[in-house]
Amino acid sequence: MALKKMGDLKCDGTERLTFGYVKGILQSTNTCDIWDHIWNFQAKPDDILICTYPKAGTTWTQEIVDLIQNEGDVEKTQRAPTHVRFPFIEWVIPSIGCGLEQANAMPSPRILKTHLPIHLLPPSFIEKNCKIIYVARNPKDNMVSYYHFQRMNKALPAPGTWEEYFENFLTGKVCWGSWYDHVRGWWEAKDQHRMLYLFYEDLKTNPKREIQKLGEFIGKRLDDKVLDTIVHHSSFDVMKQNPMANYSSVPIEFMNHSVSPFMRKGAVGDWKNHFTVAQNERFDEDYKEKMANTSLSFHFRFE
Ligand code: PPS
Repeated sequence: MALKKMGDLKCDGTERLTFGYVKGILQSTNTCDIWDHIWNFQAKPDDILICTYPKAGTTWTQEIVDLIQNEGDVEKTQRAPTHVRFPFIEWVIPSIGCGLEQANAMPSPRILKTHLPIHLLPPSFIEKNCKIIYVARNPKDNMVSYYHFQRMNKALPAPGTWEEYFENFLTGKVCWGSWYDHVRGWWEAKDQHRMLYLFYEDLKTNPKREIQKLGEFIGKRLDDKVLDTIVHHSSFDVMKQNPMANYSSVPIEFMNHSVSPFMRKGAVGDWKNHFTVAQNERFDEDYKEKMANTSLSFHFRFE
């Protein structure tokens, strides 16, 4: 079956997209409609896959990996905006792009993006032994970031009130499903595959060390000068001003940065400005239950 043409897909440019389920995971109807194609996506052995729960530091990691691949040559990373440089394999937005088509048209080596939970990962990534970089972020900041993103991004469901969103996040009633299942699923798989599992909070605390780890994983030797260049150009303040990294090129009908900028705060601990004391207690209790029996742990404040 051929992929649908962009014009056939659902979205008039002003309304929110419509949504359905892929194996119990909330996705846009556009993604549901081409799920068989996504599942059968053919990865190549030299693909690098950046995998995250939404709002965990994907764009930041993409920028770093591209800078590493180009040995700190900033001009090369300015060749196109984030959503063009890194095909997002399950993403379909009329008039903006279809991740599968972008990936299939892109020469190797490709840096690909997905938010899929491990059980929905197209099998060829594992069959081809691709390098996978997973980035996780503490769930309180992750939730706050996702809430604001759903406010500004018409390609996602309207978030409702903060109180409603809080409950929906805890119960996994958001696109790409439960944060808990996502981070745990990938954590449990990490030693069976060529995978580097990183944390947003570590990138924030010690970007140079984490970039070095990424360089080693990718197989690029980076001298100190190049490392410093990458730290600088992937910093929040520089990326916020970079039109190729701040999503300002996506039409306002989809992303309205005046509602909430894509590069919003880039901080650890912003959840404290959103959570009530009661929400925090409820969250901690729920977290304890859902994160029992795992060695995975998170930092909730900047250290
Ligand atoms: S997406 O839409 O899922 O791809 O979003 P994602 O890129 O994963 O997450 C966006 C959040 O990451 C913050 N961000 C950064 N933080 C620190 N340093 C850098 N360089 C950086 N780049 C992006 C971005 O601001 C979003 O977090 P919040 O908390 O909303 O500011």
